[in-house]
Amino acid sequence: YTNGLPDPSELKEEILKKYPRKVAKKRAKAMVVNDPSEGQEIMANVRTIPGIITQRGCTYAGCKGVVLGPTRDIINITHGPIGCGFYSWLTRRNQTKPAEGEDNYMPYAFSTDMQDENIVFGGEQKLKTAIREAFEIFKPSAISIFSTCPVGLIGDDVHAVAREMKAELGINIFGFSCEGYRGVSQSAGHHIANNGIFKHVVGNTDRERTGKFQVNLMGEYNIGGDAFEIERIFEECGITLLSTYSGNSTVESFAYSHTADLNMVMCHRSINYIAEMMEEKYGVPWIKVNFIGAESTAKSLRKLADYFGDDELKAKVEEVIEREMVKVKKVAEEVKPKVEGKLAMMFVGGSRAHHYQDLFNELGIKTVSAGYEFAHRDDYEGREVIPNIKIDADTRNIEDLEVTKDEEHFRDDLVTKKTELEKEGYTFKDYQGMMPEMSKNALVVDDVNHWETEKLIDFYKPDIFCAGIKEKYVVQKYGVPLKQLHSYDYGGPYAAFGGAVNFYKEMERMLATNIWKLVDTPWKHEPEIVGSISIE
Ligand code: CFN
Ligand code: HCA
Repeated sequence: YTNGLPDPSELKEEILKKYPRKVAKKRAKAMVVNDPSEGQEIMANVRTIPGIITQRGCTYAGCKGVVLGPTRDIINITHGPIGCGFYSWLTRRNQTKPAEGEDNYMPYAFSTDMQDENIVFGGEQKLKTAIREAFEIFKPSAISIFSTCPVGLIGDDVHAVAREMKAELGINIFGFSCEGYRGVSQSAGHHIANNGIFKHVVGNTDRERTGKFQVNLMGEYNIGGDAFEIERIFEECGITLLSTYSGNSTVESFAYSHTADLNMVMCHRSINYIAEMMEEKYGVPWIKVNFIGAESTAKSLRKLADYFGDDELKAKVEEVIEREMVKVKKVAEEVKPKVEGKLAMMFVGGSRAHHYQDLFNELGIKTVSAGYEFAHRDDYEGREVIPNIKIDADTRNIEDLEVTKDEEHFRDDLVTKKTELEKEGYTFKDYQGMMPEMSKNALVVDDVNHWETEKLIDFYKPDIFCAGIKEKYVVQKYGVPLKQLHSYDYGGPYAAFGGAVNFYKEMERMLATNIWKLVDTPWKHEPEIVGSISIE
């Protein structure tokens, strides 16, 4: 598509034709032919229509697997059937690196392994026994309990059990009502996890200042080692990372994370709640960053240095960017000519379907269609941009305009301030969502389903499809390679500068070949194989 993207309106109509009238009406609002100049709306974060094959996950997955799963010094007990604990155990490829002698419980899957008997007679006793047993064996400083669907259905009170066990064992124990069926998707689980961590952990301890610039990184989960690469860059810039929510993390660090100067929010969808609560309760401001893509990483580092307004930090950041960019550009120059102009589609989670478009852009690969599984409208449409951040304490002090941003009269002041700052050359563009940053005519689809995926592939004939394990093999049977943007398949890190280099090379491996076009499926030629069996 050299002259922009084709208008997919007819494709949309064709997809909708297949649905019953009511379903079509609903799905029509979840599929938007993008026009960044229009300020369009999309329907998102609504219940999936029963019968449709969604790729979404559950609330328990969002709470236990996503937000708390990557924290190594807490024992996360799944109260439920063994499958829930087992399938949320490290499949996400969240990595961790304990210091010498430090606790790491992540290699274990803790579960109460509920049986029929517990469903009938209740599972609280079994849960207490599990907590005592875990405590006796491991002597952890914290234990948390995650409710699965049956827990809510039979009415086990995990919070009462947590309180009782906390008093008995004298360590921090708390529970989550994150039953899988609550809410619409894993997004509800993020919210429940955020509330629980904030209530039971954040602010529990204090810590002496150890660096000049102390930050937390939020919404980064160390998939395939992403956080390790970001940590390396921070260290080289002289930035002290107090804690990450929650890649390569400890609850010990969450407890003093409120002493940071600033929160950097990467995946806004999963962690915005803690960022907001920390700002309100402890006055720690937050800014939005993105470390996916070399350009985005450079931009985010500059934004951080601007926030602190320190010349030494600014110089250090520039030095690191310059040094890293030499390596990045070298590989980009090799790979780009081989993959430029290829077409990508991505349907993942609640932030990566947006963030990864930056990486593809760096190689000249176009995103023709994208969508989230469970994001909310603001992730798609962008949110109102308000400079509620300290930019420079001396010359551009807007501290007094912080916090009260929900009050209309302050809001007006902030908007005026924003206009002034923009005149001075500041841009607040990074707060924008997926749609304002995508090309005109790109097809944006929320909670894409199996049928729609097939039609999209037929229409666009993409060179690469990015999604997860549920889509992978179906898509590959179409002769289209699929890159998992959840687990990264077996690769990564893909974040920051070193990650960009890895990703470019991966794209070269997957795209600079015609091998996928040779894939054929037997059912194309023989849709039905009729056989017979004889029973003796
Ligand atoms: S690591 Fe994150 S980046 S936390 Fe979230 S919205 Fe999931 S587990 Mo899968 S890969 Fe995905 Fe995002 Fe944030 Fe991961 S795009 S779906 S719940 N996600
Ligand atoms: C989840 C976790 C998941 C699933 C990935 C996939 C992940 O949603 O519970 O469908 O391949 O990243 O591991 O998003």
